[in-house]
Amino acid sequence: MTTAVCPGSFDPFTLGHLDVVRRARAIADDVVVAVGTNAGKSALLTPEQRVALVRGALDDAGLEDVRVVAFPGLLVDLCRELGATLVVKGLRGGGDLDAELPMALMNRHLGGVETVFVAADPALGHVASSLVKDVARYGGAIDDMVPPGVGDAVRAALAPTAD
Ligand code: COD
Repeated sequence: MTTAVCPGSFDPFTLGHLDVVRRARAIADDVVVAVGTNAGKSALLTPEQRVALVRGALDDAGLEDVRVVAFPGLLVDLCRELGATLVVKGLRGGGDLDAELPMALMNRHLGGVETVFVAADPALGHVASSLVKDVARYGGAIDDMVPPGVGDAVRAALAPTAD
């Protein structure tokens, strides 16, 4: 059995991410979505919120057999714990490749883990968590770019607090 991991910060999980997970499920018989920390980004949603939103989106999409975990450390350590030999990531364009290739090489260096890239669905190639948050921050519509429930969570997290 091949276990594949789809890692990301998923802040928030989008329809682009969901498409990558669907396609990973067509490649591997066991898929784990791994909610991690990108040291270069500060997150809007807590890890617990992100895990819950990914779980809901997978269940709604009929992907109940895909597991979701949060991981606080290195991706290769999680892969070792899970017995995963494959990482599956999405590429929207050259910018993604520039960012992803060094990570793929480092993960192979550190843990012997291979990375498989799937080309983004062209209809979702413009969808990025950072842009979704930016659009929501200024009151724009995001619900057609994220699974049900995610838009409300993003708007609530962006809402000013009373104090
Ligand atoms: N269509 C297709 N793919 C998409 C789309 C879309 N619309 N949007 C995003 N993607 C892809 C991205 O290209 C990426 O492959 C993946 O989805 C996740 O995206 P993000 O933005 O949620 O996640 P990142 O890039 O912030 O996640 C980075 C990790 C958390 C995976 C990384 O920092 C990590 O592994 N951290 C753990 C510490 C570690 O091991 N560091 C060493 C790494 S070499």
